[in-house]
Amino acid sequence: MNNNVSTANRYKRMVYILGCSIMTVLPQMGKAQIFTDKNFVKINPTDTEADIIRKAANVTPSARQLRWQQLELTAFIHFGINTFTNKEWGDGSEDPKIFNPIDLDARQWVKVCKDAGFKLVILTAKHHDGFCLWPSKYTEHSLKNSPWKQGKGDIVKETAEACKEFGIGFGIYLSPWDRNSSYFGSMQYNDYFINQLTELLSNYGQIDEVWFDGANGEGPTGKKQVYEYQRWYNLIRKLQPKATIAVSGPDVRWVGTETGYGRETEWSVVPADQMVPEAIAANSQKDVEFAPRDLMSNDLGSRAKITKAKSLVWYPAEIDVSIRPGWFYHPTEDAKVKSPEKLMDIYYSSVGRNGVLLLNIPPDTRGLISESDISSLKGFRSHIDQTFANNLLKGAMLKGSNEKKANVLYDRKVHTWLKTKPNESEVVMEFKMDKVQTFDLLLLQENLEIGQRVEQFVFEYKNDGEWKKATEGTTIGFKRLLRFPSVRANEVRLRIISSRLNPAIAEIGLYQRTAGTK
Ligand code: FUL
Repeated sequence: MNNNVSTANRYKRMVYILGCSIMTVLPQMGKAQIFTDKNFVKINPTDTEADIIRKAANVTPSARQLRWQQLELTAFIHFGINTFTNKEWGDGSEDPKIFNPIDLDARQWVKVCKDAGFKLVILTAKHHDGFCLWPSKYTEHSLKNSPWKQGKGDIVKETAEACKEFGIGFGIYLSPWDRNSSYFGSMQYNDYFINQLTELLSNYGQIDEVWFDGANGEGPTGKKQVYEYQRWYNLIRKLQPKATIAVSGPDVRWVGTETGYGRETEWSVVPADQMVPEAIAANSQKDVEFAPRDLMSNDLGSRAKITKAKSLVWYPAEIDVSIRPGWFYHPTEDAKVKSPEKLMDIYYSSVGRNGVLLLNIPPDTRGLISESDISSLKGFRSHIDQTFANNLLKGAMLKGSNEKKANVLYDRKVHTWLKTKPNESEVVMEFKMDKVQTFDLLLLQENLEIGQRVEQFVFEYKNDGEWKKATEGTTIGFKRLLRFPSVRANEVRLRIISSRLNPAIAEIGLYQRTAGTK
């Protein structure tokens, strides 16, 4: 990879900047604008631990967060001037004349993503180099000065239209850090940024996600830009109220790595204290520069964390990773495309850990997604289809319950759930299948309209009259997938050992993994 900045430095810098930006951004937002009554709660100094747990159990996602969570698979398209310079980060001095993706076909991008099961595509409308994939009125650093389509093309438009045609969501990545703009580092830049954002939010139909990168380096003036986040958020809420704002934004949280692997314990309800001004004052940038940020910590939302909080917020994790080592296309990485089996491992560790996967698939200099990526994505889709075709537990008898009641657990509807008795110390669901089955994968889902509640569970099977552990876990959230060594049994049970109020289990499934995905 041809990089200006070493990966390690980029990473550290991004972590630091992202952490800081979330800390500096959110406090400025009026609660009414940003949070809803459901996804934010204040903790009073007089609240007992039980009060706080009850409050946490009742925080639920906003409508836009819930829609977003259910997408499960979303795709990033990193494409731009870097594709032609073979770099990861451009410095803004590129000549637009080098941009000429003669075979560009945004329909191919979207079709490839849709065929692989992805429900939304986010395009890098502008990366850190400042080069715009739409003919922005506000800069010359754009495809309007390139030979492609004699400067008359608009890739944002073509991608938005393709998403509409194929019936999937469309999102934009607009890099706040702009290494080309001479305004960067001055207050004028904020107007420039708002103008560009307005173009994108006004001219391309519905926008479902707006992705703001945390990276914020030095501008040409040598100064750091002070961003007016509040203005961006207000504008998005006004022009595209359905759009989620990620990840330097209030709706979607960066999981903390770019590996594709989420936390085993992933709470969507986390303390909102980092979002208050006192916390910023307490952390000078110098002091926190390379200290582990809270976003990276293994524990964001345990009882220990939330009982010390001043307020709680629904802030779910998005897990971004590239199908290749780099975010942009580099010919030398054609042989390094992640295999279908690796993508499955990532799927189990992202979607299967209460996250939304954001997988980057970068088109090449022709303007097409290359064969190696397509073939890997096809393999991935076929693993998913085969694995989840049949829930082996479907139709099983649930002890102490009737067929109708049990059916809510297998109906593939995430808002129907099994009601349990209040104050049960342990919730046990015991199932009997009509024959012995072989399985090595457990699926669990909570109804997020009720809240994320499960803290600890064990899944067991009966063998020679004795209950044995197949697997165990902590959080469930929207979806939990757990792999374990293959088991043969016809009786199984889920024991929820610890939960914040009554758990609202929406789905349970048993499956057999496909070959090669162990
Ligand atoms: C990072 C950027 O610096 C990378 O180039 C890429 O866009 C990634 C998704 O976010 O912060």
